[in-house]
Amino acid sequence: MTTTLAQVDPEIAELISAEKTRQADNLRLIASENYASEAVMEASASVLTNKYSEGYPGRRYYQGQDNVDAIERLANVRLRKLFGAEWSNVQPYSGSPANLAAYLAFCDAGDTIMGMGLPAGGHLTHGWNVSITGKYFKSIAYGVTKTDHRIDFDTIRSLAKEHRPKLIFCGATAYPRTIDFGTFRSIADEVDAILVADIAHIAGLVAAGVHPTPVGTAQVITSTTHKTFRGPRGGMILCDKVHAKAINRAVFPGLQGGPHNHTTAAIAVAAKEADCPEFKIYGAKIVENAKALGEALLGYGFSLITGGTDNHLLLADLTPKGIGGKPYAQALEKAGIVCNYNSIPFDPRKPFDPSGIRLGTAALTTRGMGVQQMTQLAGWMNEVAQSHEDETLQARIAGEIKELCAQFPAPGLPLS
Ligand code: DSN
Repeated sequence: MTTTLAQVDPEIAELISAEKTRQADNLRLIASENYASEAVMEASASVLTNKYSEGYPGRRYYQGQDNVDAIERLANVRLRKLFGAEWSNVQPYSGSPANLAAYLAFCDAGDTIMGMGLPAGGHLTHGWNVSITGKYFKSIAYGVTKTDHRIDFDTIRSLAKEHRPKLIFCGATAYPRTIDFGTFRSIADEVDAILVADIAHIAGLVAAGVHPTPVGTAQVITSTTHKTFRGPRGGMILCDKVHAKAINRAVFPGLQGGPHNHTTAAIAVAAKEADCPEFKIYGAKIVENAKALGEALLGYGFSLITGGTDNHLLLADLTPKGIGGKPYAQALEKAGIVCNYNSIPFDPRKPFDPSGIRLGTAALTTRGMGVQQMTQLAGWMNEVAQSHEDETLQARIAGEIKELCAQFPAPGLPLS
């Protein structure tokens, strides 16, 4: 019987092989990406993908669950220990479904909710108008101050008092500073709202103890599992026991059918990997690298939103460099540096052609790169910014980056 991917589907096999080379030979700076370990990928690509298991451990709608129940229980036990949470649900397919489950658990269509606006760094599912969460709920967006681009708590408090939302989302996809969960909770309490902390970007930093935890402060915590947490593509929800039933019902049967058991197993592996001293060091190094990259970029005259970072990401405003975020990101890719163009707060340009780029150091830190490589990276970024149409320059830098990458192999990726 023909069994290998290359034999069954050479086109897909070749594309995956090319993607492996691309991932190996480029500097991955997309703040939401990382390199999962080979153990995580092995669990994720396992026979568990063959099994249906609607329901929860011990209460399934299909037979044959002995192994799957044990796996989901292990994932939950490990996550609850790691984060110190009373309850967890590992079934959301990713971060957006996890957020939808939080809405479904506590809101009805038409209810008022609050979240950080997309242009300020929030996520689509925090109530932005093009998302279902902005269409099915009356969404009030908050943002950052014009002066320092930090979360604008005075405005949040007055908006909350005016609109009395049922649910307030905090957390972001493009905010380089520590989230003050305590102030969010005090505002939520003043208006009897549930506080949901979306820690998708910073879950690994929270697990490593290098970002304050929302556990014990926000009633509900949602997250993806693949960013700084370095697990498979997936989602999770942590909450107090008092909200466990509402969250479980919202995920299944409210929103989803059968959980992706291969992902659950890989989340369990990632939780085990995160519960060790090495992961704490990893988290600290992510932040150290982001700060070092920020300092070096500032030295080359780049402008950083909020002037730097407390976490894994940087948001650069390219205006002083006289180039848009999109052409710059495109030029960087040709030079072997992969990031995403991004709106900045109060961006005068359109979202598809914004002023900024977003950078994250989780993936490079996984490869073992450190402050020295961040300094080198900033130098290359400066060269590309100075002449972003120079293809000879881009090719030279891409070659140098390939050599650097060869010294810092990523999990599961061949050196070309
Ligand atoms: N797309 C993710 C990110 O890049 O931040 C959020 O969903």
